[in-house]
This record gives sequence, C-alpha cells and structure tokens, in this order.
Amino acid sequence: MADEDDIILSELDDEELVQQMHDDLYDGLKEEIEEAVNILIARGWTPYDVLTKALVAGMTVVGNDFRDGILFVPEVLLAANAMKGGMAILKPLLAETGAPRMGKMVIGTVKGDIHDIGKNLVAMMMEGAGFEVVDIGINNPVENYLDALAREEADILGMSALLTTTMPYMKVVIDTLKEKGIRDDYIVLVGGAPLNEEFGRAIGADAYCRDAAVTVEMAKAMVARKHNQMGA
Ligand code: B12
Repeated sequence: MADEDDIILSELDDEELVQQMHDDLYDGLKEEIEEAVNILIARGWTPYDVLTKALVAGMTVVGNDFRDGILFVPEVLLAANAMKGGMAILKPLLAETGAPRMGKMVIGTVKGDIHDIGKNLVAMMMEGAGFEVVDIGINNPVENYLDALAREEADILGMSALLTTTMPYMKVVIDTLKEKGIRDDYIVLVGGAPLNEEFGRAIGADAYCRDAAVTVEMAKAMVARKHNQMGA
C-alpha cells in the first residue's frame, strides 16, 4: 500500500508515466490509469497517442502473459476494467475531432464470445473518424446483427471474435445475409486477434482489419468506393 502511495503520477516525466501506466494496467489499478490518462491529456498528448502508446501497448503485455500462463482470468479482468476506465475518458475526446458523418456501422462480438475491448476500441476510433456507430455488445446471435442492420439502416457490419472457436460464427452471419439476398447491401469488416486476411476472404467478408486504425482507413476507402459505384 505504502509503495503505491509513494508514487505521485504527476511528478513522473512522460516516459516514466507511460511505463507506470503499463505496470498499473498490469495490476488492474483503474483509478491510477484514469488519473494518468488525464495527466497525459493535460500535457498535450493526443487522445490517439494515449490510447495506443499507453493503454493498448500496456494491454499487449497483459495479453502475452495471459497467453504464457503467467496471468489468469481474474487478473486479466481487472486489467481490462482498468483499460476501460481509461478508454471512457478518451472516448468523447476521440469523437470530438468532429469529422463529417461518413456512414453508419453496426458492430458486435459474435455468439459465444464475450471479449469486447478490441471491439470497443474499433467503435471509438470509428466514431472519432466521423462514423456513426451502433454497438450491439457481446455474444450476438445472427438475429441480433440482422435486426440492428435493418433498424439502423447501416452501411457497415463489423464483427469481432477473439476465440478460434467463435470465429467461424462470422461465416454463419455472412451466409445468412447471402441467403436473404442482402449481403451486398453492406460492407462487412471482421477483426479479432485469431483472424487473418485469408480467413476474412474465405468467409466472404469484404475485409479483415488488423487493428482499429486499419479499420478506419479501410472503412473510409470502402465507403468512398461504394459511393462512386452508386454514382456511376
Ligand atoms: C482480455 C482477455 C480476456 C478477458 C475479456 C475482457 C473483455 N471485457 O473483453 C476475459 C478474462 C473475460 C477473457 C476470457 C476468456 N478468454 Co480471453 N483474452 C483476453 C486477452 C488477454 C486480451 C484481449 C484484448 O482485449 N486485447 C486487446 C485488444 C485491443 O485487441 P483485440 O481484441 O485483438 O482487438 C484489436 C484487433 O483484433 C481489431 N479488432 C477487434 N475486433 C474487431 C472488430 C472489427 C469489426 C474489426 C474490423 C477489427 C477488430 O482491432 C482491435 C483494436 O486494435 C486475449 C489475448 C490476446 N492476445 O488477444 C485473451 C484470449 C483471446 N482469451 C483466450 C481465452 C482462451 C479465453 C477464455 C476461454 C478463458 C477461459 N478459460 O475462460 C475466456 C472466454 C470467454 C468467452 N466465452 O468469450 C485466448 C483465446 C485462444 C484461442 N485460440 O481461441 C486468448 C488468445 C489468450 C490465450 N492466448 O490463451 N479473456
């Protein structure tokens, strides 16, 4: 306890503070993460840099140690919770960049899968880039996607899966769109750590996106192409 209290975050320089954030994320210290995010923003960091260099980079360490059996689910949940605390501060700031409306995306994690950090990040970055985003959460059966796409008159469908056992469900959703004759009404983007480009192609998605930044670029390019086609 005393050790934690000894560190005054605001007295650390940027590099030390980011390193401390990686440690605090690892230890699941939500309040410290929130405080540090606010400090970096006050020092003039862009929300995007705070997100990628402090939070996502820290979460990568957590991910590696979870993979290697050094961390377990309860610790990772705490880390995820701390990460969400930081992301909640950044969300309105990322959205504030005030880009023009680019299109509407429905995004959700597929059935059987409750991972949502990556999805939330994609949603935030897309909002920041001017897209309207409707987040339907986790563990979505195909009906949820269909309902949301129709209700929201969306342009883009985004599906997330973090488990090798749940990623095939994306194909179920795409095949259902095909059966209903509405596949081509939407740009379908898929993502999640176990996926790759080949998988995206194999299930009939328009693109696999490695991370949130790539998603934004891909979505922009595809929306522009769709508009051009419609205009032709
Ligand atoms: C955090 C975490 C959890 C947390 C989730 C908390 C939450 N609210 O999300 C908890 C502890 C709950 C959890 C549970 C489980 N987990 Co887990 N988890 C992770 C961990 C460590 C990090 C995931 C993460 O958030 N990464 C950070 C984000 C930013 O990255 P990301 O998700 O990849 O997202 C980026 C891109 O992929 C992409 N992207 C993501 N989604 C989308 C969507 C679209 C549309 C697009 C375009 C792009 C895109 O952009 C994102 C941002 O840049 C990973 C390890 C890893 N290396 O991925 C394991 C991992 C995914 N989990 C794993 C496992 C096994 C499980 C459990 C089964 C464990 C258990 N025995 O209970 C359960 C499954 C529960 C379920 N049914 O879903 C395995 C999966 C192995 C496999 N081959 O399938 C992994 C890989 C760990 C491992 N190596 O063993 N987990």
